[in-house]
Amino acid sequence: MTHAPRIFSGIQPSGGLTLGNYLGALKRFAEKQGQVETVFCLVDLHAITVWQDPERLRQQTREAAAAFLASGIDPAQSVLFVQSHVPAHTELGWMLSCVARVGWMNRMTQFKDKAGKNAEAVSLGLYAYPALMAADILAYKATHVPVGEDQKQHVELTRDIAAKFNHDYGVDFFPLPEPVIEGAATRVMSLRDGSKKMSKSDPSDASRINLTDDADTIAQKIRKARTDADPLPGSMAGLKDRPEARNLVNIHAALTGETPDAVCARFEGQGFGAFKPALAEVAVGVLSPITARMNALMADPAEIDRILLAGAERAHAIAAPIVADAREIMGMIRGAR
Ligand code: AQP
Repeated sequence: MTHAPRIFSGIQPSGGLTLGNYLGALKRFAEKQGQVETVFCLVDLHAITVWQDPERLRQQTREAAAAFLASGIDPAQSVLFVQSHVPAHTELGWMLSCVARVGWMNRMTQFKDKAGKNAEAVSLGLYAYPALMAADILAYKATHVPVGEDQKQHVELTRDIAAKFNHDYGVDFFPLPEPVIEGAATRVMSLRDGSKKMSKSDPSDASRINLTDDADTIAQKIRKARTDADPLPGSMAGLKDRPEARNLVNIHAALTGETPDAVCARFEGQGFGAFKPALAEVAVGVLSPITARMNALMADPAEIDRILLAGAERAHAIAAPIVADAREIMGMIRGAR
């Protein structure tokens, strides 16, 4: 069966969103809007796989919604909602966790990274997270999932779960969704350590640019970003062993829409004393209007809630019949709903 193209993606409101979330996700979501049906979700049930202060989680969820809207997501064009408002996610999440295999979960590198040496003590939810993520995607029969590089393995697992469901029940029901990973900033790295992803939950605030940072803070963080003393080469090939430098060039390219090679060529022979102020200017130019729009939206949380509840109704209307069909396929008798 060919499935109608539909994009689904989500972001965890597990902290303030970062430049990594903007370049790896939000900016690209906005570019897809209008080309194909788009469904975007604030995945609060994923956020609670690690401890969240309840009041802060509410604040972060509204702030993440403001970030979507400020980045150009139009709730009239895209479905924008909160995961916990649509019960289809948890219901299908359980059903798919009975399809997924423990061995598959054991291979998930993000779990290993997040659990570290503490694997016995983390929540069961953190381990089962990829089955819920599969449900997020498959409850909409989404065909394409724009994500950063770090989420590729989870989308591939979703394909495996969809294929096993279709095979086990002899149906062609779920599409096998494709991860869509494109652009210069599919993996924005920490400003303090070029081997680590920029992450909203990194204990060091200096490691990331938050979408709520003001212009001075952005410039200061870029000025203090770890780099080396060498000048920039004429192309990216010369940055093979310089991860921090490579990261800053990639960020510049993603912000201006140039290729990383074009950025290198423009700054060839110049050191970071010249490059960093230029990068800060570009970053402030792109992020300041977004931050201003976020602040204006955050001044009216009731309006954000209204947009999210309207989005949840639209999401429910798509997902509920798909999950009802999945129940029927799995052999559950129809109940009152
Ligand atoms: N550094 C990054 N570079 C490019 N893309 C990124 N994404 C996240 N960090 C980067 C992409 O943003 C989307 C939403 O991610 P998420 O919030 O669901 O979770 P995450 O990938 O675990 O992001 P964080 O910031 O590291 O969150 P925490 O710290 O809570 O775990 C995804 O498409 C992701 O690829």
